Amino acid sequence: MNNRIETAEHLSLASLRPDFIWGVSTSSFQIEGATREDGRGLSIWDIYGQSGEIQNHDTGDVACDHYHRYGEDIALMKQLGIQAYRFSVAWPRILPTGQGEINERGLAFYDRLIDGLLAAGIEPWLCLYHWDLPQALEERGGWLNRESVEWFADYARIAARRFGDRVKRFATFNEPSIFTLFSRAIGRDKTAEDKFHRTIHHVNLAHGAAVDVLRATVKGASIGSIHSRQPCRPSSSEEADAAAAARLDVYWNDAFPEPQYRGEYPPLLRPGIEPHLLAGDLARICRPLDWFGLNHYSPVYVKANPGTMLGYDFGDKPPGTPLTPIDWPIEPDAFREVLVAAHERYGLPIYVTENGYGAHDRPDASGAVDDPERIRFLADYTASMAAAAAQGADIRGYFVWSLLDNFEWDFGYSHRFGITYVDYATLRRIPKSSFHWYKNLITATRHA
Ligand code: IFM
Repeated sequence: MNNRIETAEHLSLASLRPDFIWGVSTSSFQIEGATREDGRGLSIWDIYGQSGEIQNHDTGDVACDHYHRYGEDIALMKQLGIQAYRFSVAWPRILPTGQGEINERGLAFYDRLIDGLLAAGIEPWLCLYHWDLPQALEERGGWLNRESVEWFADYARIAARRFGDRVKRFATFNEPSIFTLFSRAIGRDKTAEDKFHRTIHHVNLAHGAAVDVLRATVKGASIGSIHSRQPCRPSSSEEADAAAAARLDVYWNDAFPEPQYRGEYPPLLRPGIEPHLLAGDLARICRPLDWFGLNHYSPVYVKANPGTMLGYDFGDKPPGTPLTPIDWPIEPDAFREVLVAAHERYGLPIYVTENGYGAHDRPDASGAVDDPERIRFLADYTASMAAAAAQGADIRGYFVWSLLDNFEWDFGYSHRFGITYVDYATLRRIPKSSFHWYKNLITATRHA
């Protein structure tokens, strides 16, 4: 397997800025484990894990044991040569019941992580929320409760005060459209349209409140939020499918960026949001931001299903569409399109905060993990990103999802996105071929 970057791929990245940031992303619940250690409270995902609904009955109890092995993981990042690492803080590790009493041992873990990153010359990018809501807050209504705005602002203040001397890059939420569309409480209750709109609005308000807290607390903060941008396309030429795709597209791609970056809800959402909108809310949501975090994997194909809350189901991909082993379409040019569109619409520097390839990797007889398909995917997608930059999109960085194989939500450990293989029996880390490829790419572009 040739891990070297071919000259053509190399050249195709020439349109990226000389100070372009290469990084990797992870999230707390997906890698940390140690869910009952050092005073951490339970999150909603600990409770889902007990429900037996996760594939193979997997839980996040151990995950990649990053809580104990963070030093080894920082060493991997250093070997990779990245400039930045995006991680998230587990709210229930810091505030076991979501509010009130602070867990010093939880804060101390992130101190160790941040200090280790800085010592390795890697800039920490801290995301406040990557889906692990404290269970105690869920029991008080979670995001359905407008008080969640204050809960989140208080949590943001604690994180900002503690880490803001060393961390300057903050994101409020990761992919709010995904955890609202597919949350168990809302996304699965097909009659819950009012709950759905209420949740969207409260998460947007919580975002705005946290931005104000971060801005007031952290000198020199650079703040953004992170959005899933996957074009929703009809799975047939039927008019009903086109309408269903257009409707889902608004909820998936616009429900959060539009109010956060432009101060208004898309017209389609307004009747649903209206009952929850108080005077001044849009101004509370739309606070000045420094960058746009964009996560992209693939277009989504949609068909009409009037029996569901938003009137859609996932439909067939166009025949012949190349797919990853977990059935996600591989269409690198769609990445270029979403980057150019986000640049034109929001006009802020863009950081690609997630992009990656899910598969079922396994070590070969020699113990190595060769993943040429992931390398092809990353090469094609980074080339498309560079094509977007050549078209004028102001793209400043790219973070591979993910550093490690990890807990992939409802799919448990069955979907592997890492450029490092994790043997869950021993927790041994094995850099895949794509790890070496990415390392070469970073070295080559930095010295180009
Ligand atoms: O693993 C997830 C991540 O938590 C959010 N974005 C998509 C990834 C792959 O599904």
